[in-house]
Amino acid sequence: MRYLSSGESHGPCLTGIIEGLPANLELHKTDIDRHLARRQHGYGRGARMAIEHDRVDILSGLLFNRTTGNPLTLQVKNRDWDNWQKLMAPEGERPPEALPLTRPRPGHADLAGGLKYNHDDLRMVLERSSARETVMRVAVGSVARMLLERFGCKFYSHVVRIGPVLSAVKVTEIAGLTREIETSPLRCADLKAEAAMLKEIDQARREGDTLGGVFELYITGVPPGLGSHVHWDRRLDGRVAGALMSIQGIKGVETGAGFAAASLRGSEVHDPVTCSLSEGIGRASNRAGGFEGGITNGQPLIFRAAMKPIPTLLNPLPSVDLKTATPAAGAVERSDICAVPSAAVVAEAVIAWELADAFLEKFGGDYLEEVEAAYKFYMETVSKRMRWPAP
Ligand code: EPS
Repeated sequence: MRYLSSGESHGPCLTGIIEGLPANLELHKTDIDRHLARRQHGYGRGARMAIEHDRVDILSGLLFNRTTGNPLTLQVKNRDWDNWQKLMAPEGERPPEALPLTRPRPGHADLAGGLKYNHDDLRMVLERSSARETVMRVAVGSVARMLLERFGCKFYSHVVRIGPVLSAVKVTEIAGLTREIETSPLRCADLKAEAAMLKEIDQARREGDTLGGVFELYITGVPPGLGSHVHWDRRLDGRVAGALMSIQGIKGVETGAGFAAASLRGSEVHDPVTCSLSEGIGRASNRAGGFEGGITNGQPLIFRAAMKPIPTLLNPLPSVDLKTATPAAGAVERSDICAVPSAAVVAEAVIAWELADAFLEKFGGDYLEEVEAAYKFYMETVSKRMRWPAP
């Protein structure tokens, strides 16, 4: 599978085209809209979220809620476009009120992107580097997720840190805490930590500052054997880590025990293989986070990602005015204080895409029944091999 997306933060819409989906997969717009709404949720978002009510339009590739095998076109309109039509007009003369952005915000793509594309107006960078782009990643990832959910995969995420405040909830517990997490303003099931996190965000807002944090993902029902050890670019943990790192603001990614494994002995890190009459061949623990040799091993997948604080500051850091090449404060734009809960939802989507892609590499067919037949044959083989004692 592959997809392309296009669209600018304050342009008319965001568009995605997915190619390579099997035909006859049941798909409902409401399932995509549900995840778009989850992405918009979260304490600490800015005024823009009150303007947008993200909903998808499906423009091709779906007939009576079944994929056709044709490219699937998704579109989400930007409601804020109403306020930007003159400033972002694709044609005509630049109006005098469309002032160029010339003071790069430290931490944003402004300066590096402006140099790369030789833009005098850094708005041209901001418009595409903006995390508004993740709307389409969630829409596209929701389609991938629907395919995987058909085969029993389930996705969970939660926030474990906002700034200095840590949640006590363990990643292995979150499958049983869905209601608490989905109704929390910060995707955090630890109520005490949540209250302290809310306070931190209010404090940062008062001080014209921003906050980052850490979120975790837990994905169950993934068959063993996705990805491959035979070549570097087929190692699926690497592909997922790359996808996570590509989300705006992400500065660190771990899987399983992650960085903590570096300070332990091998005997404390690796997951013993067990044999029991009731469960067959299994694992005593899951510190690997569901990957061995870049291949899924049938255990739940565990990922953790660190998001830096949003780089648009109301109290801006020192920067330069590129028009005059003199020192100046970084530009102040309307933005968020904290977007860690949204990033967790985006992470679910980008992981779903990578897993679905690997799933179709292994079980791929042009229509769903072909995929189902290949999956069934393989899973029966795996199940026989994992029986203990051997038949
Ligand atoms: C963003 C800045 C803000 C955020 C935006 C990401 O937008 P605006 O400048 O229009 O207020 O709200 O996120 C979204 C619009 C979104 O849908 O997530 C940025 O600079 O990255």
